[in-house]
Amino acid sequence: MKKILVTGAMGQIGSELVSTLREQYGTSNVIGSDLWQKDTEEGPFEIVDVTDEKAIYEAAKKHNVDTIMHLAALLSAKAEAAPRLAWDLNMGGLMNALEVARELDLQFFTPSSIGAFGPTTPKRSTPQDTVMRPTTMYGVNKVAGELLCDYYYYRYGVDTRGVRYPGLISYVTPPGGGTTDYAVEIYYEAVKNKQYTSYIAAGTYMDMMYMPDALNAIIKLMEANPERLVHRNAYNISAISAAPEDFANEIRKHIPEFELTYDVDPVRQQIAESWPDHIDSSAAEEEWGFVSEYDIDRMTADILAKLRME
Ligand code: VAH
Repeated sequence: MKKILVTGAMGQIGSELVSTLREQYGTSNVIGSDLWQKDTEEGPFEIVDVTDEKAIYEAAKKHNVDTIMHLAALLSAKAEAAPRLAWDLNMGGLMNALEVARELDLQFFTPSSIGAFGPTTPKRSTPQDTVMRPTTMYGVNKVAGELLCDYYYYRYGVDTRGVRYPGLISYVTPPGGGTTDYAVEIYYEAVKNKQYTSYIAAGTYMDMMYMPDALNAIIKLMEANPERLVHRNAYNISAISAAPEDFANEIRKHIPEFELTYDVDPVRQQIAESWPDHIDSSAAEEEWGFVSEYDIDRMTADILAKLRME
């Protein structure tokens, strides 16, 4: 039976991952952890600062977990605003979590990102194995993190696995400090104000994915036969390649009067332009059966229906 410690459990991915894992493995077998917790927390939870290795170790030991899913990190735009803090949290926190996984012989997941690619990476059908020279601190953290996770696998035998997430779109916990956050904000604003001003320019394509697909990918990868895994850290996965106008066109199918305007943020626009337009997911499909179920049409219908119910 799986017993999992999730770091960053109050974040955009972590908050939904904990509830999805609890449905799959039982509430008592999934321990959330973060710098703070919500009053309505239903299951086991620990206050953990991932820059303190002892705090991670004690939480893992106390609950006798067999798996760590390490999500605590600073996203791209926030990392660009505070690069030293990003290095300390994203790399120091990852090293601490990997050390605990090594000492307690735990299975280990942490996400990489399309942010690991840079302006010299092929932009269309970006291969699994290709040039990775990111020009952001977040990208440097993600490439270094992939290599560090591979090192812990080859040197210590830690069963590390990861995916390169595209921009994730969710309606439960809004993201904070990412470049792709516009693709979440646009839905909230469409329902509230029937209008959105995008900080990303028209025609700027990025990979995106609906959160249910992102969470299913973690479970599928972590349960995959280890003998089939070649790329481990970390797999390209994507579901949607879209620019702001594509989201607006889909939203207008449900809210005809929706208006999209632009006020481009040069920092986040430059980050977005350094990332691919569409990555190739074939290695994940071949090695562990990755599949996405939501295209932009199905995702838009679902997220608007859920947001209108709130
Ligand atoms: C970010 N949402 O924007 C994250 C993600 C691919 C983007 O890594 O930083």
